[in-house]
Formats: sequence, C-alpha cells, structure tokens
Amino acid sequence: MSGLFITLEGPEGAGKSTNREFLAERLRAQGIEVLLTREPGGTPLAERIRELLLTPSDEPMAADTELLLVFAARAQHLAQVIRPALARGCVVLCDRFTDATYAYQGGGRGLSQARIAVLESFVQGNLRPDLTLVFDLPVEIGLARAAARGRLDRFEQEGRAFFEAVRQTYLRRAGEQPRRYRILNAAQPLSQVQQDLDAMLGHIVELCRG
Ligand code: T5A
Repeated sequence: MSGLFITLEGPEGAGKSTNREFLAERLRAQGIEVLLTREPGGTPLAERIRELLLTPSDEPMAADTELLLVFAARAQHLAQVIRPALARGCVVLCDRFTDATYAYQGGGRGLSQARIAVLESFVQGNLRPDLTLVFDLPVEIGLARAAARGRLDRFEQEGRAFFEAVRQTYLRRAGEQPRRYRILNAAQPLSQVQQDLDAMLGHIVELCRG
C-alpha cells in the first residue's frame, strides 16, 4: 500500500468532523489527493450498521453485539473503501477507527482490550493508522456541544463515567505510542484548534509525500 491512513479520534463533540474538513482542504491545497470517510459507516452497508448502532432502542444491545457490529461495519469499509483508496495512493482521512473501539467498547463498556485486539487482527491484518489525531477535551464540554445539536444518539445517552473512561482510554493509548498519535486541545476556540493543526501540517505533508 502506498497511501497514508490518518484517523481522527476523541470523545463526543470534540470537533473531529469540523476539523476533518479543514485538514482535507489544507492537504488538497498542497496537491494531495484526499479521501474523507467515517466510522461506523463509509459504505451503504456499513452506514446501515451505523444506524443499528446509533439508534436508541427498547431492546438493550449486548456489549458483544455492539463490538461485533462495529467490526462488521469496519470489515466492509476496509474492503470497499479504505484498502482500495490506499492502494491508489490516496491519503485517507477517517473520522474514527479502531481506537474508538478500544475507547468506547473497551473503556466505556469494559470489554477486554485483548478481545478487541483479536478482532482487530482478524479484520485488519497488519493495517493500522499511520497517524492518529486525538481531539481531547473535558467530558462536560463535549457533551454540551453534542446536546446543543438536539436529539441524543444511543451512545450520547450514556453517563459521565462512560465518557470519562472513553477519554482516559484515548489518552492512555496516545501516551503508549507517541510516534503514532498527536493530541490536540479541543476545548480551545475552533480558530486556535485550527492554528494548532496548521502547526502540524508540515509533518503531515511530509508523511503524505513519504
Ligand atoms: N463508536 C464508533 C464506537 O462506539 N465504536 C467504534 O469503533 C466507532 C468507530 C459515532 C459513535 O459511534 C461510537 C462513538 C460515537 O458515539 P458520531 O455521531 O460519528 O457517532 O459521533 P462523533 O464522532 O462523536 O460525532 P460528533 O459530531 O458528536 O463529534 P465531532 O465530529 O467530534 O464534532 P463536530 O465537529 O461535529 O462538532 C460538534 C459541535 O461542536 C462545535 C461544532 O460546530 C459542532 O456544533 N465545535 C466547536 N465549538 C466550539 N469550539 C470548538 N473548538 C469546536 N469544535 C467543534
């Protein structure tokens, strides 16, 4: 594979979608071919699985069901979109990927990291993101931003302890592999977050150009 795989991660309302567009524009301005996508989702079938995952329902979803649905969507996304784009030499900018599984199903739901790692290898083989930007912010700020948008999805209805565990899992993983992760302070005003992203642009463009 000759492309570059960049993922954007962080708790609810961290600004990943907003900044994904910003980063894509910056890279395109440098003549770099960028594919924007997201998880769960990214293909019609995977988007249907996303609906199952995000829509609140009277029947509680078992944590293992949630985990398997997340990886089922990912297998489809990898096969249809991510692997072909990387093979074409694209930069893939993906809003959430397997770090979210470690954070939400691992940290939040309490599933074992080892079990997630088994599925990660099964579905992805050796494929891992080349760079992961973690948009970090206190839980209450992120939840307030999500709430301001209106109806809450199935995850957003979780309590504060769930999201605190999500946040701490991201930070722990970033601390364990500092070469792959960059942490941004997403509690700052958007203009400042984007200045911080601009400051990283040189490094990102260098990675893109190999
Ligand atoms: N999930 C996902 C799992 O459980 N396991 C997995 O493996 C995967 C892949 C996805 C859900 O699925 C779960 C995690 C999630 O709960 P989603 O709707 O995609 O659902 O959830 P999020 O990715 O959290 O999407 P959000 O839209 O909530 O957050 P974003 O994308 O981080 O934030 P964004 O850019 O939409 O911004 C939110 C609001 O804040 C404002 C924006 O204008 C917007 O209104 N904003 C700021 N305001 C002030 N200052 C800033 N710096 C701001 N940045 C953004």
